[in-house]
Amino acid sequence: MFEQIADKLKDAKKIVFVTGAGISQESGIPTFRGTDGLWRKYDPMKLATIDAFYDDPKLVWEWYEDRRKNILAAKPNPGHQAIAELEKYKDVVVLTQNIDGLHQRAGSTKVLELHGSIIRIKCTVCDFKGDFKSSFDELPPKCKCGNILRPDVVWFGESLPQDVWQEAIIQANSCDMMIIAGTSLVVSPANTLPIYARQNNAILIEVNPEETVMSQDMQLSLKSTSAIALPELISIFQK
Ligand code: BJW
Ligand code: ZN
Repeated sequence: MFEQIADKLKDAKKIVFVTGAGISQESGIPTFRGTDGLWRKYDPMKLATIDAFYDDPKLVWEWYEDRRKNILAAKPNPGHQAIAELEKYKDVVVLTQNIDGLHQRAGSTKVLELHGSIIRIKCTVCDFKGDFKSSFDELPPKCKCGNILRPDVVWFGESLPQDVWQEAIIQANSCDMMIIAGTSLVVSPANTLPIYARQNNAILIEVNPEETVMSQDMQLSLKSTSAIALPELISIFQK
């Protein structure tokens, strides 16, 4: 399956992964836009914008509490583990749109969270940032400053954390291989990262059972799930 890229993979010095919800699907975490995707059941404009949050903070908090419980009960799958394992052989950086922390739990050490983390909270007004408590006495929880706290995630219409985004561009622009796994590549600006990689003549590989808007721009498109394809890819180094 990987003969065509085995040599290129062996030669690559720095490999950057761009990951999305699909990589955690086999850990039991739903994607957003697939058949069982969250946006098929819920309206993103009622749950994932700052206006929606101010309209009904309790509803949004309850949705995140449910998802957080599911995420904390989930385990990294062979896809996450393969990426972590690759650090033994290569300079690996993970640029993830996921908020689930599963790359870090699998052992990846260089992970940039483009859309924040469900494990952190921040104040809607002051600079306070912190970790989630196991549960809150009231929803929405309040900051010491008296204003309401929110999950530390990036909603539609919000900027990505600028330090993280600038670093992501630097990483994408300096890799010689980019592996894009489990993302529909419809959400900007994360979907521009392959363009930065191409500016450096990086090889683009996609791992996704479905065609995406950028499949035609890839040097290799593996139509498989990440828990199957990524361990096979990494096995090239174990032979
Ligand atoms: C498998 C698999 C397996 C399945 N193995 N693969 C019009 C109005 C307002 C804004 C915009 C607009 N037009 C464009 C915008 C910008 C907007 C945007 O891109 N919208 C598009 C939807 C059109 N972007 C933003 O707003 C961003 N900010 C921004 O641009 O700031 C500047 C700005 C300011 C003001 C106005 C305009 C611009 C912020 C984006 C934040 C996204 N937030 C979310 C929620 C995060 C928190 C949370 O989780 O609750 O991030 S939305 C959701 O989408 C989540 C994801 O990270 C993100 C990407 O989704 P992802 O990961 O690609 O998942 P899916 O479900 O789409 O795809 C899964 C893929 O996996 C599929 O391809 C499957 O086939 C595959 N798969 N199983 C491998 N086992
Ligand atoms: Zn505060």
